[in-house]
Amino acid sequence: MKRLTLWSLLGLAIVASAVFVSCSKGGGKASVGAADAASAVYVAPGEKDEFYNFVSGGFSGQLAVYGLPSGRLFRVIPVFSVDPEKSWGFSEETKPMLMTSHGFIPWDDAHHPDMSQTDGVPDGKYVFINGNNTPRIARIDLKDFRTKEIIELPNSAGNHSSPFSTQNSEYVIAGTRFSVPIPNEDVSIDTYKEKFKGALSFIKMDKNSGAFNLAWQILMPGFDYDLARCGKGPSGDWMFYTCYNSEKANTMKEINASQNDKDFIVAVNWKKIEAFVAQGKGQIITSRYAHNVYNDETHSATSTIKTSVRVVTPADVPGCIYYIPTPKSPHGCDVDPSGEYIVGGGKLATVIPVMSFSKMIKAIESKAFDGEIDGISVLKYDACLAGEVKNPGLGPLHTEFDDKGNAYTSMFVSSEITKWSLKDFKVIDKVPTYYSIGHLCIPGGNSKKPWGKYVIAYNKITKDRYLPTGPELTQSAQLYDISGEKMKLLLDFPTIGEPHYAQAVPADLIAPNSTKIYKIENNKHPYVTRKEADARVERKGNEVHIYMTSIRSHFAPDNIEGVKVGDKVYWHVTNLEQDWDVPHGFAVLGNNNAELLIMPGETSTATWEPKYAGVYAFYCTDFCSALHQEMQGYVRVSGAGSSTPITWNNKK
Ligand code: RUQ
Ligand code: CUA
Repeated sequence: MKRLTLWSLLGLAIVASAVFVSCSKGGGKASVGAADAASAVYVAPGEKDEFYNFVSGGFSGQLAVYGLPSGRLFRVIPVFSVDPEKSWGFSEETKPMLMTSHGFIPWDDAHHPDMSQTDGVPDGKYVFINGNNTPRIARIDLKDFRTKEIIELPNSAGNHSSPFSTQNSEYVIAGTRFSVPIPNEDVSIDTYKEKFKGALSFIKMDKNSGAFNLAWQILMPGFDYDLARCGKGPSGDWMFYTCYNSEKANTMKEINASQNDKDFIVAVNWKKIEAFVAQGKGQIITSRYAHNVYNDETHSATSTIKTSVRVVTPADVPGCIYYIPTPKSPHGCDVDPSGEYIVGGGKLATVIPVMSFSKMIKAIESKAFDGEIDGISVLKYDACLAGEVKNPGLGPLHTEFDDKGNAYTSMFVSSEITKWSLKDFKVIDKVPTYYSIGHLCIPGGNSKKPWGKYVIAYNKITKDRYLPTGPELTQSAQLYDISGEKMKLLLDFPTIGEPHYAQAVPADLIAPNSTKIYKIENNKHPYVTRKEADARVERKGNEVHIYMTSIRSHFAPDNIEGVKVGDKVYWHVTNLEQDWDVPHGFAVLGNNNAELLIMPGETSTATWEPKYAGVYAFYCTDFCSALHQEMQGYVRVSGAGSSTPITWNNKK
């Protein structure tokens, strides 16, 4: 019976998408007059957008920054993947950022940007984002739009329910999608039910510096922990995670993890656990993980391998963890602005269940339990349920909130956004999305005080919406006006990678704090060259260090001799400019990694191992001035045994 429901829903999914394809010719156009829609998103030349929109790149491993309402792409911030444009993962300074306990990993799958918060409101300081595949969390500094820290999460596998901030960014929390043996060891996969556990991780953030510290992990039963949210206001001490596979299946999860009518939302009182942990509860276990930190003064990253972590089991922390039954493999888990409602998105459900925090507390107090699993009490569904949204569409995934008491849920299977009221849980409006919407985002829509105004749909499939580009079409976002009762489609815009979750905040939270230059006098890079007169070349055995400067429109030195085949040449280039928006680039023929793109006042290093004798050109890759094409030089490479002395042209 249960299996039948699953298959019939999947069947409906196929029918639903077929319907949308066939009717998309007429129905796909903007649902307001095209001229109205165009003027609503038009940001005139020279004008600026009202909101920043930070959108995950999914399998690109990066974070993209768009303006709203225009949908213009401003920047792709490299996070977990190498980026030759910005030499991320190629320059000596940034290579340590991609180190893990498994070595250098230049790729990940990034899903959920969340923003640092102050009193439950996004504060424009940092964006956090998860690496799914090799479990990691990154912190991106919105002063200079750079990734400043990446912490690996041990005992985790598929870091999907991550990273979500508590309401004052005391913690950034994460959960594992795949349970694994802890400690991980060589055991038969058939031992899943006994040996596999799901780790929930709590990363403490230092409010001033932003620095991360993996504070503790909870070793939960071997389910799949899917998404998470922190509470706010009255529920601010709690975290909520959805989970599926309460069947603890380890094969054919498509069927075997869909047997139970209900899975769970896990409610975790992190504040109480913090107090338990402060008393020394739990156990320190050996676990290897990398912690990578980028230093703003040395413009360089370091990677440190940590070797232990504190873990607690639910039995160590009584009264802190409960299961709330939730129908049909829940996915999204979203908390409304008041902190009272927790909305589960059952991928295969036909209703949207809304849980009540205050009822949950009463259910805990009155012990309204429905058994327990591995020592964790299961609360009664009805005792926690605030209500169900009926007939919302098919395949509810994620919910965001506006500033007027409404919720907006993405419906993957029926490709629509459903707007419903938090007062009576009645559906108010539905609009189609093109197609298969995953996440959605409203400015501040996961916070205590949403700014509202727009909802953005992030779609998995675009089929016929764009010019074809071979077998894969662009992924895309769609912008809707939500200022009135009815949602109005305004704009489609393509995205990089696959967009999952996103954050949007007013531009004035971020723009005034944007870094313009790095002060050269604060540059503590060990190979900095602060003025042209100090530019030089030093040989240390077979290492050659070139202390180079760049300023419009030349390098110093720009003629270098005495490099030999077999040398390892380090180009340490300092950009002496102290003007906004004047980077210089550096590229040399035969370089096996990437160019450098060096910001004003910064030092970056490219490593080069020339293979043949000859004279090689190098040049600036960033069109920096009228004489940019003149910004070039030569390096002479002599044979391995030659005795050509090291010389350079500002010292000959
Ligand atoms: S997920 S489409 Cu990776 Cu956030 Cu729901
Ligand atoms: Cu410097 Cu072009």
